[in-house]
Amino acid sequence: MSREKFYITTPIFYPNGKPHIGHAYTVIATDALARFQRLDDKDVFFLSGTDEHGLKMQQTAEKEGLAPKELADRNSAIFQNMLKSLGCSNDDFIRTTEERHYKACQAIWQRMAANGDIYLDRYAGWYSVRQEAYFDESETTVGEDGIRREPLGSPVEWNEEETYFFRLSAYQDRLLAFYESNPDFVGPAERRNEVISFVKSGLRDLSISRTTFNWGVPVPGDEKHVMYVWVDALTNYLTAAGYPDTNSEKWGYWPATHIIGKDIVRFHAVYWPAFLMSAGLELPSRVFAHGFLFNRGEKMSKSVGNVIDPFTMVEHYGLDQVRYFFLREVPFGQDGSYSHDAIVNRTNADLANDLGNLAQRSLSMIAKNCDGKVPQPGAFTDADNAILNQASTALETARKAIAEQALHHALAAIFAVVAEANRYFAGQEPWALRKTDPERMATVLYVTAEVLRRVAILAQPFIPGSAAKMLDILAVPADRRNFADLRGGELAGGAPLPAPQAIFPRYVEAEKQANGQD
Ligand code: ME8
Repeated sequence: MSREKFYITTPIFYPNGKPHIGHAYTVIATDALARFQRLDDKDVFFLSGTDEHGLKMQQTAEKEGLAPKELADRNSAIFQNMLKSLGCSNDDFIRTTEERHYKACQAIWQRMAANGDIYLDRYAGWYSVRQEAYFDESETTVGEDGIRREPLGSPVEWNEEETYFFRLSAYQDRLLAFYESNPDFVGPAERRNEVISFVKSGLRDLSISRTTFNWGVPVPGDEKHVMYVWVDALTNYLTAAGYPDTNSEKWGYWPATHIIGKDIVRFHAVYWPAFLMSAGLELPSRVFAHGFLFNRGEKMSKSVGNVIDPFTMVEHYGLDQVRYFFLREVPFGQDGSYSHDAIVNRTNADLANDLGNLAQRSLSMIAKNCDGKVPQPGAFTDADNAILNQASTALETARKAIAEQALHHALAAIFAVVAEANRYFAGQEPWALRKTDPERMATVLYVTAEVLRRVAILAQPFIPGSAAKMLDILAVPADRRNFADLRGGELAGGAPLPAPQAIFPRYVEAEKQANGQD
Protein backbone atom coordinates (compact mmCIF):
# COMPACT_ATOMS: atom_id res chain seq x y z
CA MET A 1 0.00 0.00 0.00
CA SER A 2 1.40 3.41 -0.84
CA ARG A 3 1.94 5.74 2.07
CA GLU A 4 -0.18 8.85 2.55
CA LYS A 5 1.46 11.87 0.95
CA PHE A 6 2.06 15.03 2.96
CA TYR A 7 3.28 18.28 1.44
CA ILE A 8 4.41 21.10 3.75
CA THR A 9 5.99 24.47 3.00
CA THR A 10 7.64 27.45 4.66
CA PRO A 11 7.17 30.88 3.09
CA ILE A 12 9.87 31.61 0.54
CA PHE A 13 11.99 34.35 2.06
CA TYR A 14 13.10 37.64 0.49
CA PRO A 15 16.87 37.45 0.13
CA ASN A 16 17.21 41.24 0.20
CA GLY A 17 19.08 40.90 3.47
CA LYS A 18 20.41 38.24 5.77
CA PRO A 19 18.08 35.82 7.56
CA HIS A 20 17.05 36.70 11.11
CA ILE A 21 15.61 34.73 13.96
CA GLY A 22 12.01 35.20 12.72
CA HIS A 23 12.90 33.32 9.54
CA ALA A 24 14.68 30.68 11.59
CA TYR A 25 11.60 30.26 13.78
CA THR A 26 9.35 29.46 10.81
CA VAL A 27 11.92 27.02 9.49
CA ILE A 28 12.40 25.21 12.81
CA ALA A 29 8.66 24.82 13.35
CA THR A 30 7.93 23.63 9.84
CA ASP A 31 10.85 21.23 10.04
CA ALA A 32 9.48 19.72 13.26
CA LEU A 33 6.07 19.27 11.61
CA ALA A 34 7.66 17.61 8.57
CA ARG A 35 9.83 15.31 10.66
CA PHE A 36 6.87 14.30 12.79
CA GLN A 37 4.88 13.16 9.74
CA ARG A 38 7.88 11.27 8.32
CA LEU A 39 8.30 9.37 11.58
CA ASP A 40 4.56 8.71 11.47
CA ASP A 41 5.00 6.87 8.17
CA LYS A 42 3.86 9.57 5.73
CA ASP A 43 5.51 10.21 2.41
CA VAL A 44 6.59 13.80 3.10
CA PHE A 45 7.63 16.52 0.70
CA PHE A 46 8.98 19.56 2.53
CA LEU A 47 9.75 22.75 0.63
CA SER A 48 11.50 26.01 1.47
CA GLY A 49 13.10 28.65 -0.73
CA THR A 50 13.76 32.28 -1.63
CA ASP A 51 11.49 34.87 -3.24
CA GLU A 52 13.87 36.73 -5.49
CA HIS A 53 11.88 39.16 -7.64
CA GLY A 54 10.11 42.43 -6.97
CA LEU A 55 10.84 46.07 -6.38
CA LYS A 56 12.34 45.53 -2.92
CA MET A 57 15.00 43.21 -4.36
CA GLN A 58 15.67 45.57 -7.26
CA GLN A 59 16.01 48.64 -5.02
CA THR A 60 18.24 46.90 -2.47
CA ALA A 61 20.48 45.64 -5.27
CA GLU A 62 20.76 49.17 -6.71
CA LYS A 63 21.76 50.52 -3.30
CA GLU A 64 24.45 47.89 -2.98
CA GLY A 65 25.69 48.41 -6.53
CA LEU A 66 24.77 44.86 -7.56
CA ALA A 67 22.57 43.32 -10.21
CA PRO A 68 19.40 41.91 -8.56
CA LYS A 69 20.43 38.38 -9.48
CA GLU A 70 23.83 38.87 -7.81
CA LEU A 71 22.14 40.03 -4.62
CA ALA A 72 19.77 37.06 -4.81
CA ASP A 73 22.62 34.60 -5.38
CA ARG A 74 24.60 35.93 -2.47
CA ASN A 75 21.76 35.99 0.05
CA SER A 76 19.91 32.89 -1.13
CA ALA A 77 23.12 30.97 -0.37
CA ILE A 78 23.05 32.39 3.17
CA PHE A 79 19.43 31.29 3.61
CA GLN A 80 20.40 27.82 2.41
CA ASN A 81 23.23 27.76 4.94
CA MET A 82 20.84 28.83 7.66
CA LEU A 83 18.58 25.90 6.82
CA LYS A 84 21.56 23.57 7.13
CA SER A 85 22.67 25.03 10.41
CA LEU A 86 19.13 24.62 11.78
CA GLY A 87 19.08 20.93 10.84
CA CYS A 88 16.27 21.61 8.39
CA SER A 89 15.18 18.45 6.54
CA ASN A 90 13.65 20.14 3.49
CA ASP A 91 13.43 17.96 0.38
CA ASP A 92 13.72 20.84 -2.06
CA PHE A 93 14.76 24.49 -2.03
CA ILE A 94 13.18 26.66 -4.66
CA ARG A 95 14.51 29.92 -6.03
CA THR A 96 11.98 31.94 -7.98
CA THR A 97 14.65 32.89 -10.53
CA GLU A 98 14.83 29.27 -11.71
CA GLU A 99 13.66 28.28 -15.16
CA ARG A 100 11.17 25.72 -13.81
CA HIS A 101 9.45 28.49 -11.88
CA TYR A 102 9.05 30.82 -14.89
CA LYS A 103 7.23 27.99 -16.65
CA ALA A 104 4.85 27.44 -13.74
CA CYS A 105 4.08 31.18 -13.38
CA GLN A 106 3.36 31.60 -17.05
CA ALA A 107 1.17 28.49 -17.05
CA ILE A 108 -0.99 29.60 -14.12
CA TRP A 109 -1.26 33.10 -15.61
CA GLN A 110 -2.51 31.63 -18.88
CA ARG A 111 -5.07 29.50 -17.07
CA MET A 112 -6.39 32.49 -15.14
CA ALA A 113 -6.49 34.54 -18.35
CA ALA A 114 -8.25 31.72 -20.23
CA ASN A 115 -10.83 31.70 -17.46
CA GLY A 116 -11.56 35.37 -18.16
CA ASP A 117 -10.14 36.63 -14.86
CA ILE A 118 -7.35 38.89 -16.17
CA TYR A 119 -7.90 42.27 -17.88
CA LEU A 120 -5.78 45.31 -18.72
CA ASP A 121 -6.52 48.71 -17.13
CA ARG A 122 -4.78 51.52 -15.30
CA TYR A 123 -3.97 51.58 -11.62
CA ALA A 124 -3.30 54.47 -9.32
CA GLY A 125 -2.63 53.89 -5.66
CA TRP A 126 -0.28 53.87 -2.68
CA TYR A 127 2.43 51.20 -2.92
CA SER A 128 4.61 49.92 -0.10
CA VAL A 129 7.88 48.51 -1.35
CA ARG A 130 8.57 46.80 1.97
CA GLN A 131 5.26 44.91 1.90
CA GLU A 132 5.23 44.68 -1.91
CA ALA A 133 1.56 45.63 -1.83
CA TYR A 134 -0.86 48.40 -2.73
CA PHE A 135 -2.92 50.05 0.01
CA ASP A 136 -6.15 51.94 -0.07
CA GLU A 137 -5.78 55.61 0.77
CA SER A 138 -8.14 55.02 3.72
CA GLU A 139 -5.72 52.40 5.12
CA THR A 140 -2.81 54.85 5.16
CA THR A 141 -1.96 57.65 7.59
CA VAL A 142 0.40 60.60 7.37
CA GLY A 143 2.75 60.82 10.36
CA GLU A 144 4.18 63.90 12.06
CA ASP A 145 7.20 63.53 9.81
CA GLY A 146 4.92 64.09 6.80
CA ILE A 147 5.46 60.52 5.57
CA ARG A 148 2.44 58.47 4.55
CA ARG A 149 2.49 54.92 5.89
CA GLU A 150 0.44 51.71 5.64
CA PRO A 151 -0.94 50.02 8.81
CA LEU A 152 2.25 48.02 9.51
CA GLY A 153 4.31 51.22 9.39
CA SER A 154 6.24 51.11 6.12
CA PRO A 155 6.21 54.20 3.88
CA VAL A 156 3.99 54.16 0.78
CA GLU A 157 4.52 56.00 -2.48
CA TRP A 158 2.03 57.05 -5.13
CA ASN A 159 2.15 54.92 -8.20
CA GLU A 160 0.20 55.10 -11.44
CA GLU A 161 0.59 52.73 -14.33
CA GLU A 162 -0.99 50.45 -16.86
CA THR A 163 -1.51 47.10 -15.23
CA TYR A 164 -3.23 43.78 -15.57
CA PHE A 165 -5.90 43.12 -13.00
CA PHE A 166 -7.10 39.86 -11.52
CA ARG A 167 -10.88 39.73 -11.01
CA LEU A 168 -10.63 39.11 -7.28
CA SER A 169 -14.04 40.75 -6.69
CA ALA A 170 -15.67 37.86 -8.56
CA TYR A 171 -14.35 35.41 -5.93
CA GLN A 172 -15.76 37.00 -2.79
CA ASP A 173 -18.78 34.68 -2.46
CA ARG A 174 -16.88 31.58 -3.55
CA LEU A 175 -14.18 32.27 -0.99
CA LEU A 176 -16.70 32.80 1.81
CA ALA A 177 -18.49 29.58 0.87
CA PHE A 178 -15.14 27.80 0.84
CA TYR A 179 -14.16 29.04 4.35
CA GLU A 180 -17.61 28.03 5.56
CA SER A 181 -17.40 24.49 4.25
CA ASN A 182 -13.71 24.08 5.19
CA PRO A 183 -13.53 25.43 8.73
CA ASP A 184 -9.95 24.15 9.14
CA PHE A 185 -8.60 25.90 6.07
CA VAL A 186 -7.10 28.80 8.06
CA GLY A 187 -5.66 28.45 11.54
CA PRO A 188 -5.54 29.55 14.27
CA ALA A 189 -9.14 30.76 14.78
CA GLU A 190 -8.20 34.46 15.21
CA ARG A 191 -6.59 34.45 11.79
CA ARG A 192 -9.57 32.69 10.24
CA ASN A 193 -11.91 35.32 11.68
CA GLU A 194 -9.71 38.11 10.35
CA VAL A 195 -9.70 36.57 6.90
CA ILE A 196 -13.45 36.13 6.83
CA SER A 197 -14.14 39.68 7.94
CA PHE A 198 -11.65 41.04 5.40
CA VAL A 199 -13.37 39.16 2.57
CA LYS A 200 -16.84 40.12 3.84
CA SER A 201 -15.82 43.79 3.83
CA GLY A 202 -15.58 43.57 0.03
CA LEU A 203 -12.85 42.52 -2.38
CA ARG A 204 -11.51 44.76 -5.12
CA ASP A 205 -9.76 43.53 -8.22
CA LEU A 206 -6.04 43.10 -7.71
CA SER A 207 -3.27 44.70 -9.74
CA ILE A 208 -1.05 41.79 -10.82
CA SER A 209 1.56 43.25 -13.15
CA ARG A 210 4.07 46.09 -13.18
CA THR A 211 5.67 48.08 -15.98
CA THR A 212 7.87 50.50 -13.99
CA PHE A 213 10.62 47.93 -13.46
CA ASN A 214 11.52 44.63 -15.05
CA TRP A 215 12.89 42.39 -12.28
CA GLY A 216 10.25 39.70 -12.46
CA VAL A 217 8.60 37.00 -14.53
CA PRO A 218 7.45 38.43 -17.89
CA VAL A 219 3.71 38.36 -18.53
CA PRO A 220 3.05 35.89 -21.36
CA GLY A 221 2.18 37.75 -24.54
CA ASP A 222 2.95 41.24 -23.15
CA GLU A 223 6.56 41.38 -22.13
CA LYS A 224 6.70 45.00 -21.09
CA HIS A 225 4.86 43.80 -17.96
CA VAL A 226 6.35 41.68 -15.24
CA MET A 227 4.12 39.74 -12.88
CA TYR A 228 3.33 41.22 -9.50
CA VAL A 229 5.82 39.55 -7.15
CA TRP A 230 3.10 37.89 -5.04
CA VAL A 231 1.59 36.05 -8.04
CA ASP A 232 5.06 34.80 -8.80
CA ALA A 233 5.88 34.03 -5.14
CA LEU A 234 2.75 32.03 -4.30
CA THR A 235 3.14 29.95 -7.44
CA ASN A 236 6.43 28.55 -6.06
CA TYR A 237 4.38 25.99 -4.16
CA LEU A 238 3.09 24.60 -7.47
CA THR A 239 6.45 24.80 -9.26
CA ALA A 240 8.10 22.52 -6.72
CA ALA A 241 5.27 20.01 -7.14
CA GLY A 242 6.09 19.78 -10.83
CA TYR A 243 3.44 22.18 -12.18
CA PRO A 244 2.49 22.59 -15.01
CA ASP A 245 3.27 18.91 -15.51
CA THR A 246 0.27 17.55 -13.66
CA ASN A 247 1.15 14.03 -14.78
CA SER A 248 4.42 14.11 -12.90
CA GLU A 249 4.93 11.99 -9.82
CA LYS A 250 5.66 15.17 -7.83
CA TRP A 251 2.20 16.50 -8.57
CA GLY A 252 0.84 13.74 -6.34
CA TYR A 253 2.00 15.82 -3.35
CA TRP A 254 -0.26 18.79 -4.10
CA PRO A 255 -2.19 20.21 -2.17
CA ALA A 256 0.07 21.50 0.58
CA THR A 257 -0.09 22.70 4.17
CA HIS A 258 1.38 26.20 4.21
CA ILE A 259 3.11 27.37 7.39
CA ILE A 260 3.53 31.15 7.36
CA GLY A 261 3.85 34.12 9.70
CA LYS A 262 0.76 36.15 10.52
CA ASP A 263 2.02 39.03 8.36
CA ILE A 264 1.22 37.23 5.13
CA VAL A 265 -2.15 35.62 5.86
CA ARG A 266 -4.09 37.71 3.36
CA PHE A 267 -1.88 36.63 0.50
CA HIS A 268 -2.15 32.93 1.39
CA ALA A 269 -5.74 32.69 2.53
CA VAL A 270 -7.45 35.14 0.13
CA TYR A 271 -5.43 35.81 -3.02
CA TRP A 272 -3.88 32.35 -3.34
CA PRO A 273 -7.10 30.32 -3.15
CA ALA A 274 -8.73 32.78 -5.58
CA PHE A 275 -5.88 32.31 -8.09
CA LEU A 276 -6.14 28.55 -7.73
CA MET A 277 -9.92 28.55 -8.14
CA SER A 278 -9.49 30.62 -11.27
CA ALA A 279 -6.87 28.22 -12.64
CA GLY A 280 -9.07 25.23 -11.79
CA LEU A 281 -6.53 23.77 -9.35
CA GLU A 282 -7.07 22.20 -5.97
CA LEU A 283 -6.75 24.59 -3.00
CA PRO A 284 -4.18 24.15 -0.19
CA SER A 285 -5.22 21.79 2.59
CA ARG A 286 -4.40 24.32 5.29
CA VAL A 287 -2.82 27.68 5.92
CA PHE A 288 -1.48 28.04 9.45
CA ALA A 289 -0.08 31.37 10.58
CA HIS A 290 2.25 31.52 13.55
CA GLY A 291 2.83 34.63 15.63
CA PHE A 292 5.69 37.08 15.72
CA LEU A 293 8.79 36.84 17.83
CA PHE A 294 9.93 39.81 19.82
CA ASN A 295 13.29 40.39 21.33
CA ARG A 296 12.36 41.02 24.99
CA GLY A 297 9.03 42.26 23.81
CA GLU A 298 10.24 44.50 21.01
CA LYS A 299 9.46 43.84 17.40
CA MET A 300 12.53 42.85 15.42
CA SER A 301 13.15 44.42 12.10
CA LYS A 302 16.04 45.24 9.87
CA SER A 303 15.30 48.95 10.09
CA VAL A 304 15.18 48.97 13.92
CA GLY A 305 18.50 47.12 13.97
CA ASN A 306 17.65 44.58 16.67
CA VAL A 307 17.79 41.57 14.40
CA ILE A 308 19.38 38.53 15.99
CA ASP A 309 21.54 36.38 13.80
CA PRO A 310 20.35 32.75 13.90
CA PHE A 311 23.85 31.44 13.18
CA THR A 312 25.23 33.14 16.29
CA MET A 313 22.34 31.93 18.38
CA VAL A 314 22.83 28.29 17.37
CA GLU A 315 26.55 28.53 17.95
CA HIS A 316 26.05 30.08 21.35
CA TYR A 317 23.27 27.94 22.83
CA GLY A 318 23.39 24.79 20.69
CA LEU A 319 20.98 23.80 17.93
CA ASP A 320 18.62 21.56 19.87
CA GLN A 321 18.51 24.09 22.70
CA VAL A 322 17.37 26.80 20.27
CA ARG A 323 14.86 24.48 18.57
CA TYR A 324 13.49 23.28 21.89
CA PHE A 325 13.22 26.76 23.34
CA PHE A 326 11.19 28.23 20.49
CA LEU A 327 8.92 25.24 20.06
CA ARG A 328 8.22 24.82 23.76
CA GLU A 329 8.21 28.36 25.04
CA VAL A 330 6.06 30.03 22.38
CA PRO A 331 2.55 28.61 21.92
CA PHE A 332 2.55 28.05 18.17
CA GLY A 333 0.18 30.57 16.64
CA GLN A 334 0.71 33.25 19.29
CA ASP A 335 3.33 35.96 19.53
CA GLY A 336 6.29 35.18 21.71
CA SER A 337 9.31 36.85 23.13
CA TYR A 338 12.76 35.60 23.89
CA SER A 339 15.69 36.66 25.94
CA HIS A 340 18.97 35.17 27.05
CA ASP A 341 17.60 34.34 30.52
CA ALA A 342 14.50 32.65 29.15
CA ILE A 343 16.55 30.43 26.84
CA VAL A 344 19.01 29.47 29.56
CA ASN A 345 16.31 28.78 32.15
CA ARG A 346 14.17 26.72 29.83
CA THR A 347 16.93 24.59 28.39
CA ASN A 348 18.80 24.05 31.66
CA ALA A 349 15.60 23.05 33.47
CA ASP A 350 14.05 20.77 30.85
CA LEU A 351 16.94 19.48 28.78
CA ALA A 352 19.97 19.47 31.08
CA ASN A 353 18.17 18.68 34.36
CA ASP A 354 15.03 16.71 33.59
CA LEU A 355 15.98 14.75 30.51
CA GLY A 356 19.78 14.88 30.54
CA ASN A 357 20.24 14.01 34.21
CA LEU A 358 17.73 11.20 34.14
CA ALA A 359 19.51 9.63 31.17
CA GLN A 360 22.91 10.17 32.71
CA ARG A 361 21.99 8.78 36.14
CA SER A 362 20.08 5.74 34.95
CA LEU A 363 22.49 4.78 32.18
CA SER A 364 25.58 5.16 34.33
CA MET A 365 23.94 2.92 36.96
CA ILE A 366 23.30 0.38 34.21
CA ALA A 367 26.90 0.64 33.02
CA LYS A 368 28.17 0.03 36.57
CA ASN A 369 25.71 -2.52 37.89
CA CYS A 370 24.36 -4.39 34.88
CA ASP A 371 27.57 -5.15 33.08
CA GLY A 372 26.90 -2.44 30.46
CA LYS A 373 23.93 -4.40 29.12
CA VAL A 374 20.22 -3.67 29.01
CA PRO A 375 19.03 -5.01 32.39
CA GLN A 376 16.83 -8.13 32.45
CA PRO A 377 13.46 -7.01 33.80
CA GLY A 378 11.30 -9.07 36.17
CA ALA A 379 7.51 -8.78 36.35
CA PHE A 380 6.23 -5.20 36.02
CA THR A 381 4.45 -3.49 38.91
CA ASP A 382 1.56 -1.04 38.48
CA ALA A 383 4.02 1.85 38.74
CA ASP A 384 6.16 0.34 35.96
CA ASN A 385 3.18 -0.17 33.69
CA ALA A 386 1.85 3.32 34.39
CA ILE A 387 5.03 5.11 33.27
CA LEU A 388 5.52 2.79 30.28
CA ASN A 389 1.95 3.44 29.16
CA GLN A 390 2.22 7.16 29.58
CA ALA A 391 5.28 7.08 27.33
CA SER A 392 3.34 5.30 24.58
CA THR A 393 0.10 7.21 24.83
CA ALA A 394 2.00 10.49 24.55
CA LEU A 395 2.09 9.63 20.84
CA GLU A 396 -1.69 9.92 20.57
CA THR A 397 -1.67 13.29 22.32
CA ALA A 398 1.21 14.53 20.19
CA ARG A 399 -0.42 13.31 16.98
CA LYS A 400 -3.65 15.18 17.74
CA ALA A 401 -1.70 18.31 18.64
CA ILE A 402 0.45 18.14 15.50
CA ALA A 403 -2.64 17.69 13.30
CA GLU A 404 -3.52 21.23 14.34
CA GLN A 405 0.09 22.50 14.41
CA ALA A 406 0.05 22.79 18.23
CA LEU A 407 3.75 22.00 18.51
CA HIS A 408 3.90 23.29 22.09
CA HIS A 409 1.18 20.83 23.18
CA ALA A 410 2.98 17.93 21.54
CA LEU A 411 6.21 18.84 23.34
CA ALA A 412 4.38 19.38 26.63
CA ALA A 413 2.95 15.83 26.43
CA ILE A 414 6.40 14.38 25.78
CA PHE A 415 8.05 16.35 28.57
CA ALA A 416 5.25 15.41 30.97
CA VAL A 417 6.52 11.84 30.52
CA VAL A 418 10.04 13.02 31.37
CA ALA A 419 8.80 14.74 34.54
CA GLU A 420 6.86 11.63 35.55
CA ALA A 421 9.85 9.40 34.78
CA ASN A 422 11.94 11.52 37.14
CA ARG A 423 9.33 11.06 39.88
CA TYR A 424 9.28 7.32 39.16
CA PHE A 425 13.07 7.05 39.34
CA ALA A 426 13.28 9.07 42.55
CA GLY A 427 10.41 7.12 44.11
CA GLN A 428 11.74 3.68 43.22
CA GLU A 429 15.24 4.49 44.52
CA PRO A 430 17.14 1.97 42.40
CA TRP A 431 20.41 2.95 44.18
CA ALA A 432 18.93 1.63 47.45
CA LEU A 433 17.62 -1.52 45.76
CA ARG A 434 21.14 -2.36 44.63
CA LYS A 435 21.81 -4.03 47.97
CA THR A 436 18.32 -4.99 49.12
CA ASP A 437 16.73 -6.28 45.90
CA PRO A 438 19.03 -6.30 42.83
CA GLU A 439 16.38 -7.96 40.66
CA ARG A 440 13.94 -5.18 41.34
CA MET A 441 16.73 -2.66 40.70
CA ALA A 442 17.23 -4.27 37.29
CA THR A 443 13.52 -3.93 36.53
CA VAL A 444 13.45 -0.26 37.55
CA LEU A 445 16.52 0.48 35.44
CA TYR A 446 15.03 -1.43 32.52
CA VAL A 447 11.77 0.52 32.76
CA THR A 448 13.65 3.82 32.94
CA ALA A 449 15.78 2.98 29.91
CA GLU A 450 12.72 1.83 27.97
CA VAL A 451 10.87 5.04 28.84
CA LEU A 452 13.91 6.99 27.65
CA ARG A 453 13.80 5.06 24.37
CA ARG A 454 10.17 6.03 23.86
CA VAL A 455 10.78 9.64 24.83
CA ALA A 456 13.77 9.86 22.48
CA ILE A 457 11.74 8.43 19.58
CA LEU A 458 8.99 10.97 20.20
CA ALA A 459 11.43 13.85 20.68
CA GLN A 460 13.17 13.33 17.32
CA PRO A 461 11.10 15.87 15.35
CA PHE A 462 11.93 18.62 17.85
CA ILE A 463 15.52 17.93 18.97
CA PRO A 464 16.75 15.57 16.26
CA GLY A 465 20.47 15.60 17.09
CA SER A 466 20.15 14.90 20.81
CA ALA A 467 17.34 12.40 20.34
CA ALA A 468 19.56 10.48 17.91
CA LYS A 469 22.40 10.53 20.45
CA MET A 470 20.07 9.14 23.11
CA LEU A 471 18.91 6.39 20.78
CA ASP A 472 22.55 5.64 19.93
CA ILE A 473 23.48 5.17 23.57
CA LEU A 474 20.45 2.91 23.99
CA ALA A 475 21.75 0.92 20.97
CA VAL A 476 18.47 1.38 19.08
CA PRO A 477 19.10 0.47 15.43
CA ALA A 478 18.65 3.30 12.91
CA ASP A 479 15.75 1.52 11.23
CA ARG A 480 13.82 1.02 14.49
CA ARG A 481 13.29 4.67 15.35
CA ASN A 482 9.88 5.35 13.81
CA PHE A 483 6.70 5.93 15.77
CA ALA A 484 5.56 2.46 14.70
CA ASP A 485 8.51 1.09 16.71
CA LEU A 486 7.24 2.57 19.99
CA ARG A 487 5.43 -0.72 20.48
CA GLY A 488 7.32 -3.71 19.19
CA GLY A 489 10.80 -2.18 19.34
CA GLU A 490 11.23 -2.54 23.12
CA LEU A 491 14.77 -2.85 24.49
CA ALA A 492 15.84 -6.46 24.84
CA GLY A 493 17.27 -7.47 28.24
CA GLY A 494 20.93 -8.48 27.90
CA ALA A 495 21.62 -6.42 24.76
CA PRO A 496 25.01 -4.69 25.00
CA LEU A 497 25.04 -0.91 25.39
CA PRO A 498 27.79 1.54 24.45
CA ALA A 499 29.40 3.65 27.18
CA PRO A 500 26.96 6.36 28.33
CA GLN A 501 27.78 9.96 27.52
CA ALA A 502 26.30 13.30 28.53
CA ILE A 503 23.73 14.58 26.06
CA PHE A 504 22.71 18.03 27.25
CA PRO A 505 25.48 20.11 28.76
CA ARG A 506 24.23 22.74 31.20
CA TYR A 507 24.56 26.29 29.93
CA VAL A 508 27.07 28.05 32.15
CA GLU A 509 27.39 31.84 32.01
CA ALA A 510 30.72 32.95 30.57
CA GLU A 511 31.79 34.91 33.69
CA LYS A 512 31.03 31.94 35.95
CA GLN A 513 32.90 29.65 33.61
CA ALA A 514 35.93 31.94 33.86
CA ASN A 515 35.76 31.78 37.68
CA GLY A 516 35.46 28.02 37.65
CA GLN A 517 31.98 28.00 39.24
CA ASP A 518 28.78 26.50 37.98
O1 ME8 B 1 7.05 37.80 3.29
N1 ME8 B 1 8.72 36.54 13.97
O2 ME8 B 1 9.22 37.05 2.94
P1 ME8 B 1 9.98 37.54 4.25
C1 ME8 B 1 8.30 35.41 13.43
N2 ME8 B 1 8.71 36.59 0.44
N3 ME8 B 1 8.38 35.13 12.13
C2 ME8 B 1 8.91 36.06 11.33
C3 ME8 B 1 9.37 37.29 11.83
C4 ME8 B 1 9.27 37.51 13.23
N4 ME8 B 1 9.70 38.62 13.82
N5 ME8 B 1 9.83 37.99 10.78
C5 ME8 B 1 9.68 37.24 9.67
C6 ME8 B 1 7.92 37.29 2.59
N6 ME8 B 1 9.13 36.06 10.00
C7 ME8 B 1 7.55 36.74 1.24
C8 ME8 B 1 6.82 35.42 1.42
S1 ME8 B 1 5.58 33.24 0.45
C9 ME8 B 1 4.91 32.79 -1.00
C10 ME8 B 1 6.36 34.78 0.14
C11 ME8 B 1 8.86 34.94 9.11
O3 ME8 B 1 11.43 37.31 3.99
C12 ME8 B 1 7.37 34.67 8.98
O4 ME8 B 1 7.17 33.35 8.58
O5 ME8 B 1 9.55 38.90 4.63
C13 ME8 B 1 6.99 35.59 7.85
O6 ME8 B 1 5.77 35.21 7.27
C14 ME8 B 1 8.16 35.40 6.93
O7 ME8 B 1 9.30 35.28 7.80
C15 ME8 B 1 8.32 36.58 5.98
O8 ME8 B 1 9.54 36.49 5.35
